[in-house]
Amino acid sequence: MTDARRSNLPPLSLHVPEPRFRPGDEVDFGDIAVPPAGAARRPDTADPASSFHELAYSLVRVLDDEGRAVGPWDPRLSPDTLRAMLRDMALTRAFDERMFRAQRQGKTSFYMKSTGEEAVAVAAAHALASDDMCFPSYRQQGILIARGHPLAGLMNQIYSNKGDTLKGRQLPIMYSARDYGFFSISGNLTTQYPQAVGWAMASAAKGDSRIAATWCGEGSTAEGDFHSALTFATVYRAPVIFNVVNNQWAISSFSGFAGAEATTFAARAIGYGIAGLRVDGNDPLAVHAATQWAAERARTNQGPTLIEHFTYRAEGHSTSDDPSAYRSAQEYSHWPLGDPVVRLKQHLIAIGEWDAERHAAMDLECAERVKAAQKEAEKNGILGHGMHQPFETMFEGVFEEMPWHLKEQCQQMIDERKAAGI
Ligand SMILES: Cc1ncc(C[n+]2csc(CCOP(=O)(O)OP(=O)(O)O)c2C)c(N)n1
Ligand SMILES: [Mg+2]
Repeated sequence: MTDARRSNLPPLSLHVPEPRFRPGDEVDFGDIAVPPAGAARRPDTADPASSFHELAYSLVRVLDDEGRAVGPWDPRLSPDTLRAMLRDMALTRAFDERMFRAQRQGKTSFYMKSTGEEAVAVAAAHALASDDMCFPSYRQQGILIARGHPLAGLMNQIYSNKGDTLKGRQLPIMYSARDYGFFSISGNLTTQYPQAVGWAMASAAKGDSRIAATWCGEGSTAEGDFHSALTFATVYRAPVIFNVVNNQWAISSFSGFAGAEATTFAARAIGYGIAGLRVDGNDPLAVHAATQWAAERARTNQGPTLIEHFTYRAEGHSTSDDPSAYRSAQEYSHWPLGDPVVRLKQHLIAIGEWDAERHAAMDLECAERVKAAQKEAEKNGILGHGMHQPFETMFEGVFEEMPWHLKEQCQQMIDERKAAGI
């Protein structure tokens, strides 16, 4: 029973976040603050995290609307590096297109694109050392592509075929590539965060010089692992870069459900005493510069940095998703930060190092490379062709010596499959 003394008090109401635009709605992103390129200051990498809190609430941007690189964050990359970044982003996009289509053709069960957010992975990979250790989520295939992983090898994993080095034990796209400094992707969101911190702490404890970088989506910051990772990282000043890819959506939940109505994701860093930067995630030069800055802090024992990449998920969450059911189709075309591939192309043209013909030739070359890789991978089989690893391999690789009960289960499976004629 309600206490009579409370009868004069106004009733409480629960706030339930609601996205601003739903299917069919006119989209107006006019209230998203987009500061001019070049406006954010660039602190010295030795400055204490407490001295640049404002950078967690602004937006580090380098490329202006004319495609010029301006301000203190301009990483001053050579034209060759800029062209390599452009190619890696275009190749990632071409790969995504082809593999999305392969899923629709029934060649694999599942795929996830990174369209519109390629800069977050590719520019970071170019800024890190090639042997720094990456702990990605499922949307940073651009790292593997930028680090030169053979495309056919990725496709073998997507097809779970006999060439799949993971032997079909992982969901398609959940790669693991030790030789490319790419930790096994886990479907359980944000587990990579504490893993990255543990790896970074070990690197520091051993007196190594390699650092760790990890990525998660904005929705994943709601996981407990995110917060325990940040606590360990600040306590031990772990040499790690935390990337939060704020692409506005977590499947059908908008960023408000992870706290975006109240503050920025970069501002999470402040409560932990960690350096926080909020960056235009569709500006490859800004992503490169921020990563390089954070890497320098980590390498000089200044500890962790959290970078929020403000971007937009241009396509569905995965091949199992239909975004037209929950968001306005206008959102991507109205997104105020544009497309990272187009922006870097415009920059290269503006500095006289690129043109429309070379761009068209590059697109064609990327499409051809992906097509050739697909042909090679499909020789090893596609979904349903039976050219996968032998079934009994699913019991291997966990224990050095297979325990008796697994041997029994394996034999039972072999017998039952034989009896069923498969
Ligand atoms: C612990 C856990 N909870 C829920 C899920 C289901 N799930 C998979 S992806 C996803 C959305 C994640 O969104 P976000 O972190 O923003 O990353 P994005 O997909 O946008 O890159 C959810 C809820 C999961 N895989 N693991
Ligand atoms: Mg997201």
